[in-house]
Amino acid sequence: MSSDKEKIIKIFCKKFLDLEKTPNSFSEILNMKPDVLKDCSKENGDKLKKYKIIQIRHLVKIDSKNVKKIVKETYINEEQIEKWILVAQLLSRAWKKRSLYLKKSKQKIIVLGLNNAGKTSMLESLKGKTKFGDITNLPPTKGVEIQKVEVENFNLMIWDFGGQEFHRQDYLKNPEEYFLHIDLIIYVIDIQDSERYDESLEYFEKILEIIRYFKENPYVLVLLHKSDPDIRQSVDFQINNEMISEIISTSLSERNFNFELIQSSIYNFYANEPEFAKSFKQFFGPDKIANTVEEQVSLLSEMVIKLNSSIIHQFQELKDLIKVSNLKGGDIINLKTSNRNSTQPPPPPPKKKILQEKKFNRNDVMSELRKVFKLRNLTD
Ligand SMILES: Nc1nc2c(ncn2[C@@H]2O[C@H](COP(=O)(O)OP(=O)(O)OP(=O)(O)O)[C@@H](O)[C@H]2O)c(=O)[nH]1
Ligand SMILES: [Mg+2]
Repeated sequence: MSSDKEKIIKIFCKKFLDLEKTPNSFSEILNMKPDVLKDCSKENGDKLKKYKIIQIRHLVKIDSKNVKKIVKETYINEEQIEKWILVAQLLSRAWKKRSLYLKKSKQKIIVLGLNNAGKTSMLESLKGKTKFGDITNLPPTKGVEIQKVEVENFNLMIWDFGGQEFHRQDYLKNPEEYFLHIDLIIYVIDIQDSERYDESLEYFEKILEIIRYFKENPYVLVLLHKSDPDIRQSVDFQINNEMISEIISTSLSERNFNFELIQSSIYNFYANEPEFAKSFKQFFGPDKIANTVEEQVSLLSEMVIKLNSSIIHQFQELKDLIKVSNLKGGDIINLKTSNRNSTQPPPPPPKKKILQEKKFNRNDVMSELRKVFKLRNLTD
C-alpha cells in the first residue's frame, strides 16, 4: 500500500472507526459492518440489519425519511445515525476521488488567498506573459485551475485556487481533495486592501490548521502582493507591511513551518522606478485615467521613452531562460467547485506529454523559484 494512501486511511480510522488493524483500502472499510464505526455498538449494528444496512456502504444513501423511521422504531439517537451516515459518505467520497489525491505529482504548489488578491495575475507574470492588458483583465478564477509549468530544471503543478467566498468554503469543507501532498504553499495577501486583512488572515489560519491536521509539511511562501514600487515608500504601506509580517511570522513560527515573506508586484516587471509604475497603473490598472486614444498614446509614449534598453534586454534574456509550457486545451485541469454535484462523468484523463524526470528536492525548487521571481522582477 502506498504511504500516501495509508496516511489517509489511518486518519479516517483514528477519527471515525474502532479497529485494531488498519485496513488496506477504502473499499475494505466500506464493506465492513456498521458496528466498527465509533459509538455504534454491536446491538445498534444488529438493529440496522432490519433496514438492510449490513455494511457501512449501505449507510451512504439513506435519506432523512428513512432516518426518521429508524429512529422512531429502534430508539437509536438521531444525531448518532446522522454522524454514521456522514462518515460513510466521507469514506465513499474518498474512495471515488482516490485517483485525484492519491497520485502525488512531483512538485505540487498551491496558490491561495482571497479573491482579487492578485494570484492569477502574479502567476501569469511569473509565466512570462508580456502583454500587460492580458494580465490586468483576468476574470475571477472559477474553482481551482491546475497548470503544469515547466521551468528550466523542474516541472511544477501549480494549483491556482479561486478566492471567491463560495469556493473558499468548498476547499475548507473538502480539504482532502485539495490539501494533500503539498510541497509549497504560496499565500497571496493584497497589501493594499487593509480592510480585508482580518478576513485574509482568518482564511490563512484555517488553511494552516488543515495542513497541520494532515501532517503535511510544505514550505510556505507569503506574498505581500501589490507592493507596487510607487507605494513602497509611503508610511501607510510600511506600517501595514510591518504589522502583517509580524502577525504572519508569529503564526507560522508557532506552528513550526519553514517560511518566507516577500513583497511582490506585477508592476515590478515593467517598472524599476516608482514613476514608471504609476504611469503603467494609470494606463492599464482598474483606475485607469487614460481614456481617449490621444491620452493613451501620449501616456504610452512617455513610458516608452522611460523604458530603457536594459529592460528590453532583460525581456529577451527572460524569454530564453524560462520555457513555460501552459498545457493546451484539455490539459488544463479545472476543478470547478460549482460543478461539484454534477452527475456528468469526469472527463477522460489528459494525454500527458512525457517530461523528462529529473531529481530535485525542495531546496532546489525554492531556489529556482526565487530565481524566477527575481528574474520576473516580481520581487526586489
Ligand atoms: N496594484 C496592483 N494590482 C494588481 C497586482 N497584481 C494583480 N493586481 C490586480 O488585482 C486584480 C485581481 O487580480 P487577479 O489576479 O484576478 O486576482 P485573483 O487573486 O486571481 O482573484 P480570484 O481569481 O477571484 O481569486 C486585477 O485587477 C489585477 O490587475 C499588483 O501587483 N499590483
Ligand atoms: Mg484568479
